[in-house]
Amino acid sequence: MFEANLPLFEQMYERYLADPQSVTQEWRALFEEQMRPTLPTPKPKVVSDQRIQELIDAYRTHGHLGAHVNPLQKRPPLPAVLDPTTYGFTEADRLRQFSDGGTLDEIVQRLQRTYMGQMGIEYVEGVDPAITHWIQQQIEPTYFEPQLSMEQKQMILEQLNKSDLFEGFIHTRYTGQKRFSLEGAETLIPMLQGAIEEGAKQGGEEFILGMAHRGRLNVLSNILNKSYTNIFSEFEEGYIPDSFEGSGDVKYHKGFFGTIQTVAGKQIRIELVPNPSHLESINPVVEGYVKAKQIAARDMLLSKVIPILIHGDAAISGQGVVYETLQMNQLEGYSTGGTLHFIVNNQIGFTTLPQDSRSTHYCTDIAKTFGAPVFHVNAEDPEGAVFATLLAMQIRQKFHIDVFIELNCYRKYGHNEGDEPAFTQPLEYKLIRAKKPIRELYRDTLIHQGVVEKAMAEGLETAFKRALAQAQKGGKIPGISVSTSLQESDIFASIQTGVSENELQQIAAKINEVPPHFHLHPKLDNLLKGRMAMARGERPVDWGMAEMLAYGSLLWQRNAVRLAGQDSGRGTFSHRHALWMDQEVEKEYFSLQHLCEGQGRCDMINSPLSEFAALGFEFGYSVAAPEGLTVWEAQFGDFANGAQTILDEYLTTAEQKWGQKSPLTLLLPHGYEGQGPDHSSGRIERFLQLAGNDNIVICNPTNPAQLFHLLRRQVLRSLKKPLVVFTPKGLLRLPACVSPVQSLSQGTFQEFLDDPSKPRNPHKLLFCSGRIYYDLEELRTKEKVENVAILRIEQLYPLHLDKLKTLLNGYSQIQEAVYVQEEPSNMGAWSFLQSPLQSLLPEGVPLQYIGRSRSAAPAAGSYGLHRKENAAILERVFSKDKPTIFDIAHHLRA
Ligand SMILES: Cc1ncc(C[n+]2csc(CCOP(=O)(O)OP(=O)(O)O)c2C)c(N)n1
Repeated sequence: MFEANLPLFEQMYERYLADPQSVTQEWRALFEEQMRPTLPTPKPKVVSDQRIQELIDAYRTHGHLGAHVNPLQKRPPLPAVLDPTTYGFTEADRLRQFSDGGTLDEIVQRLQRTYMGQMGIEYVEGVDPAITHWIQQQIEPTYFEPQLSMEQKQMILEQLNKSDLFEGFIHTRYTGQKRFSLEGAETLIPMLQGAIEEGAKQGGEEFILGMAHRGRLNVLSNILNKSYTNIFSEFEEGYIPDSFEGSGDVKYHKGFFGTIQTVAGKQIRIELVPNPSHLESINPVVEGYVKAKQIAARDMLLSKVIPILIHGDAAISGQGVVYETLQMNQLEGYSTGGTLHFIVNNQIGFTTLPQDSRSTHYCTDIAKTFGAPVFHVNAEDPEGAVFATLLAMQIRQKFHIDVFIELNCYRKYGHNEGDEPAFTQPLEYKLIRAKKPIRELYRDTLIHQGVVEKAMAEGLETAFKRALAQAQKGGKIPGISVSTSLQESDIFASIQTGVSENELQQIAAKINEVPPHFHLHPKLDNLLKGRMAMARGERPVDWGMAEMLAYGSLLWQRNAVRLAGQDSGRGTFSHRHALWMDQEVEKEYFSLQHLCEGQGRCDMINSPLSEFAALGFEFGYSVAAPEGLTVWEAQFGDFANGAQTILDEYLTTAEQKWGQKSPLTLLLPHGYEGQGPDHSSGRIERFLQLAGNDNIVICNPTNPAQLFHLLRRQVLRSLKKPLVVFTPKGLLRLPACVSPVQSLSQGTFQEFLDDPSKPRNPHKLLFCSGRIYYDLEELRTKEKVENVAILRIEQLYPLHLDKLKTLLNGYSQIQEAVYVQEEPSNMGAWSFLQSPLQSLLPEGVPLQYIGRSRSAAPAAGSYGLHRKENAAILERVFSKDKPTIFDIAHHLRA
């Protein structure tokens, strides 16, 4: 705009400088806006030029493109966007004085010094302008050059020593063993140290780290102070873990925690959580873990417990869970106040080069979607890397956003130490082999600067190597026999979970209490009246009410309850209504949060549309908050397969691998009701396949009281195991699927439900689990079948065989036994139950199967076909048992 009117602009500016009141308000505002705080006030008689501002903005925005951050490449050529000629400047302008602070040459020099050193920064586009402004004030006055004290520099050298010599030691003493060396990226260690020191200074008390294989041992020893002896012992032949009764994991997946003292003398706690091989899956787990710890620490400002995630370049750019996790970072139910992300960009992923592994320019480009500032640093510039880290931590503590630091480095060896990198990267590895270790480069710089003396530096190295050798001598820990069974004697212990009717009524009154002036939806008004009638025993309790009473009673008794899932507040099937929305002001209300003074914390959360990160988060949360009830609900059970990684690698195996206990509860809607292949099955078979060593509890409860006792048992028993509950859809409204309120006030969860109609002398016993019970029962009644009993299996795993055996004593006379299920034969519980059930049946009674035949898709697409299949199953079950006309006549006569 002003380029066209430049003469006018300059004329007005001259007038403004002579007397600001001589120009109009608009011009004055414009000129004042031009004078950015960090740029010197223009001197009189100089030329103002809009293009200069454009050039300055370009450096602030794109300067990182010209920074020398890659230790394997020379400084990149000046990108056009940073070239003054792009803005119309010519040779003749170079020495011209501009109002924005000196000659063009001087301005460009200053910008290049600030934005094109060995650090690049992305902090303008997409970032909150207030944060941009703050960062600008931190970096521009000192040209974004590291401002570090002598002690800080010596500390960097010390950390580089530790980091590099540790790797070198293992490399020579345990040749060829996998350790995923950090060499080429050893600067990560002083950066982490810097982050922790600065974080502690800014209020941090606890740091929770998540990271993959690369450099993990180095971080464990040098950041968490895990003893070298301890680490080396795991490299010894015949090493068997002794810390818990599991079967363990490889050394570069293990977690650890330690308390350390910062240089400033503050005690802080650092924890590296264990993680599996599946890259980036740890991200949501760490966030959930941190969230729970923040709540426990009453960390209202989210400043005391700080999450730090360390990524690889290929992993962060390739794995979708990174996006899913970042998407949570400002959501009330999930935010941990910002995560510090380190990316070890060694410019390769196993054997794959960046050009084959991502479409984005930087591996960190996802940060832009979330307005997170990104620092790009060069591993061969440890001071810059540490300085950027300190700044990043300050940003996190001040603004509570995610901040990324990309450490541009290289990988000294192959993917692991036994791997030959030159098969695929011959030229790159020629370059890498010629590299001097970063430790040596930095040591020589400091000697040159007189910060350390040569003899002292060498003395430190020798002493450190001696300490490592000493540690190795003590590192041979004899083999210890390990039990792989996690059997705990009380897995079947019966816990009294009933709540007195009086207490239930009090809780119900609060659950159903509408606050004054709240505009309730008229349909909810009726629902709440119905729920009150249930509590008074005037109507049987339905599923939704039993569930609310389970949460309400736990909260009432001071336990925390957290339920998260897609649309969980209301409930996908509109059965829960834990969330009420004021119909006039659209403000939400959760009656469960207003039960009584001192009640437990209650979080009812509508989650983002994610399964992987959403479940990972709740898993992490439940591990850090094992006392409360933590529930994750899938919208339909089958959607849990989007979180299969969490199910396989955390929920069902964490205890055996890492001794990590989670009492997380999963609610997975399941049931064949004609909604098609994707909304019928919660994939019972998948969970049963993952079951072993009593690692999880899998239940398929069929009445509201059972759900009530099951949810309460999960909190009230000391055993901490994940609980998978297949929950109903149609049964939510089935008149038969209700429980008398008395059944909530006494008793406990029943692993099996014997036939309530107690048929006399049955000749046939049906086993089933879940919804189909009601179809069987309905038809049995309708057809007046009298000699068939139905036994429900409510807990599928662990199967309480002793109890079942006792139950079956009452059926010793049966001649037929059938397992009935609605799932296809290759799905559901059939193949898992066949053998144990058969083993308990009377001699000569084979267990038959009636259900859908083997199928690829879990259910039929058309409602009509579903109905036909269902009818066929029921018909087969009862075809021989229906009374004949003679039986009926006989019966009537009798
Ligand atoms: C989800 C997943 N897919 C594949 C792998 C196998 N894998 C292990 S390391 C690796 C390369 C990782 O590269 P990068 O993230 O750059 O980290 P680096 O090893 O270079 O430090 C791959 C593909 C894995 N562990 N997890």
